[in-house]
Amino acid sequence: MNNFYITTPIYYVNDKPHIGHAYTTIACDIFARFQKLQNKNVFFLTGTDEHGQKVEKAAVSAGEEPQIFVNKMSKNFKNLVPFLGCEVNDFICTTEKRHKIAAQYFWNTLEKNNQIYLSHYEGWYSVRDEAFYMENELIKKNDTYIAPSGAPVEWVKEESYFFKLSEWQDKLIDFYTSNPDSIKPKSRYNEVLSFIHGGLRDLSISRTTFKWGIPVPNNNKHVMYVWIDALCNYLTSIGYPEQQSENFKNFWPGIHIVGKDILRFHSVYWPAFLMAANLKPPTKVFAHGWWTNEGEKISKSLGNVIDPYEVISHYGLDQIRFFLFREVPFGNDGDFSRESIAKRVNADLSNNFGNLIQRICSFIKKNCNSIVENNFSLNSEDDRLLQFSIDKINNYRSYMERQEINKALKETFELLTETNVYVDQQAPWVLNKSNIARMNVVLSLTVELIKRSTLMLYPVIPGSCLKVFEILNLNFSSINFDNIENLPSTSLTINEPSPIFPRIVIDD
Ligand code: ME8
Repeated sequence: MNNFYITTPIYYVNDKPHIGHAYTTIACDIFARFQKLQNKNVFFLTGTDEHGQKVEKAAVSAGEEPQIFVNKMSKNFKNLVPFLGCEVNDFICTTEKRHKIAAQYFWNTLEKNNQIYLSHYEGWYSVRDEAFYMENELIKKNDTYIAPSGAPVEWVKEESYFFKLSEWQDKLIDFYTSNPDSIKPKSRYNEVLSFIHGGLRDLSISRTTFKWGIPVPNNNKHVMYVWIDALCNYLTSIGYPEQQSENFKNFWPGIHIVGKDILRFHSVYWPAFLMAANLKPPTKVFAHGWWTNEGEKISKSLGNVIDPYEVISHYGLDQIRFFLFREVPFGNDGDFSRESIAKRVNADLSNNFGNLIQRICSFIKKNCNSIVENNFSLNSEDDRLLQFSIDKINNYRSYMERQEINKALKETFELLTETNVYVDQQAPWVLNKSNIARMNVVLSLTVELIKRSTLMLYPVIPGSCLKVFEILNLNFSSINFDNIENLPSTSLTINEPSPIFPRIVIDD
């Protein structure tokens, strides 16, 4: 399979983006870049979720027409994408015409397949989560109920269309039993399966008490429930309802990367909707963890929302990209602490990676007229290190395929640490006075290992890695994971080295 489709959630435009949104988008960028280096044909999608009661309320409080408000707010998310160093193939807005066509076609298909009926909904709804809750899911606080997420809930009573979710319980269990890797991490898979085993009730999929949504075909009194509208974005972008279009044939189904807060929508409702519309369920839903700020839940009311523009301007883009994915296993919760950023960046990027490049390249410039002779007459110790790099690359690749970024990074840093030890032991500065041929072997192998490690780091810190390739005078566009183990056959003239990762000063 040579195609790779990856998506972020589409973000609500009721507020400005924060570090949590940036996190998911960067994660997808890392996987997209990695797969491109595996010579895959990649489609990476992000965008904004612009309908629903929550967004409508935000427009009202801003005193603006909803469409004007969402266009303005969506730009904040769109502009953030390149600022995060992410390269997407499409940015979808759910108020676009192409999406209305796709979502209504999807609805009609469900209706044609006898999956929808009209009835009445009476129960709890949280506008903040845009979710319906059963009473036994709620938490009693003083005299009221709140959602498990902490959001307020209200009792709603309205005519509603329902999706026959209850009919999909067994089919979902069958699907997940035969595709155990389609929800990750494993703990999330278990959580979803036990939810499904607990029994599924039909799902309310339309609202009548507000207007800001895609109208239900043939009944303008109703707008689609925002989640059915939102989930369809993954289809719209690749050409649905044209199922014969090149993109749709190539890319459906794909991998959805989401926060754990919206796992149920993606791994219960969405695959059921899809199967009910004769489409394949997602290849995988990966639910990552939640970021807190210095130990506190990030929330507007606490005033501790982390602005990606602020932290990136302060620490640097690759420093933040690196910290987010090196510090915490992808899937676990993480704490955004400024001290940890400094420690991580200084230890790994400045001391380990940056220092290796700096000292080797300065040495080559000073002592070898900037030329690496590329002599690979390796002795057994060199061979051992070369083999070690092959093992590390193989481990790295399989971790990245499984979205275990921090383990992939750990492999990379083990290689860098070994390379640093090798340079210390071989001491090219001594060989320079005693054995030039041997010095050339040591420098050739070291530069080769820097090249390999740099490719491994590229998906996470692309900008800095391009600078390293520039210093090494290597043509990045011709290097990938299929040819990474090829040794160069000609000499190499490197460029002027300049420090790439200045140490971050830790404030007292
Ligand atoms: O849920 N830590 O949009 P949303 C980590 N529109 N990730 C976080 C985070 C945090 N503290 N805060 C937010 C919606 N995120 C729907 C999605 S998809 C068809 C519709 C990230 O704006 C994380 O990916 O509330 C989470 O799932 C997403 O932002 C929620 O974004």
